[in-house]
Amino acid sequence: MANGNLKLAIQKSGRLSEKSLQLLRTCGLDIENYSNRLIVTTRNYELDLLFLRDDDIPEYVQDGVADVGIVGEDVVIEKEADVEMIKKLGFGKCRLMLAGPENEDIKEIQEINGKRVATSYPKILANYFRDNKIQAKIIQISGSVEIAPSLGVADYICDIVSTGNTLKLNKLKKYMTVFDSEAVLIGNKNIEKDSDKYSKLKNLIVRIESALNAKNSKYLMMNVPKDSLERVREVLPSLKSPTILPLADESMLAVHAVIPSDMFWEIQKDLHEAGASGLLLVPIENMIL
Ligand code: PRT
Ligand code: ZN
Repeated sequence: MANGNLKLAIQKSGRLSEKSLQLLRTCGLDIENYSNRLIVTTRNYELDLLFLRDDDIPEYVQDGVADVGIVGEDVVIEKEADVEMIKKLGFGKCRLMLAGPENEDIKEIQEINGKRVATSYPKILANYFRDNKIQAKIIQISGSVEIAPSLGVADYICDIVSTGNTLKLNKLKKYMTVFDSEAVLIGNKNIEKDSDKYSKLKNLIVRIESALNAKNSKYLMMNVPKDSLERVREVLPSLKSPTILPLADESMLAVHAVIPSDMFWEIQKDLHEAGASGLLLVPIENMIL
């Protein structure tokens, strides 16, 4: 599609699909129902969405079939794609871990020497072994890596762990982390040469940053007696000066502040004790710093 639109590849159907779409919608992109289509043009931005298998995204971005892509960092590194890592996106977090039978305990990585390790990430694992001077046999498996030890195919595995339930179900336990991953925005290395596309990309990055900032923050409103204001301000995070507004009751003030999302439950008791009441916590959709 040579229409000058920015081409963004996302996973068609998998763990990153829904959250990628959700992020783009929070960025203000109007994406129509894509059902089974490969390419969808957004209605209010010069951007085409390409729906692909995650394994193909790094190479398509490297070769310029797509200008940018959203994919797991693990896949980008495993595919050894020559692309720009633009931004971590804060979802799809997981760990590539060495794991093995529940009844074995591995404390030192050297204990893996001479063993067989099954994985779908042979390149990342080979790099890890090289960095740690381990000589072990890597058995490449494309799926269901967790059953390799019980089938006798391998002694240990190196696989993605999120909740750890899959390991438990297969009577395995985690030993050590090989790689931390999350979804990332990647870009073609030559995009700067196309000034039109580059400016569309910069605008998209501003929107993504605004959506991520907003996700990590909440807007807190409360009523505070005038003479408690200093004590309340001491409890609030000191990143930004709060907004202080008069109320009809002249002995009271309204205090508004943007706080980190996860901080509310830490500080709400202290705010009460400092004299605040009527605490209201509301989500923020976008936030440009
Ligand atoms: O069809 P397509 O090729 O596009 O998708 P896929 O099946 O290859 O990938 P998908 O959708 O499973 O994963 C996409 C990306 O999500 C990965 O590249 C990771 O970056 C990220 N991610 C996050 C995960 C997980 N969490 C995850 N839990 N990828 C895989 N898993 C699997 C893991 O392989 C294991 O089988 O889930 C199982 C473990 O999960 P827990 O929760 O039981 O520990
Ligand atoms: Zn895949």
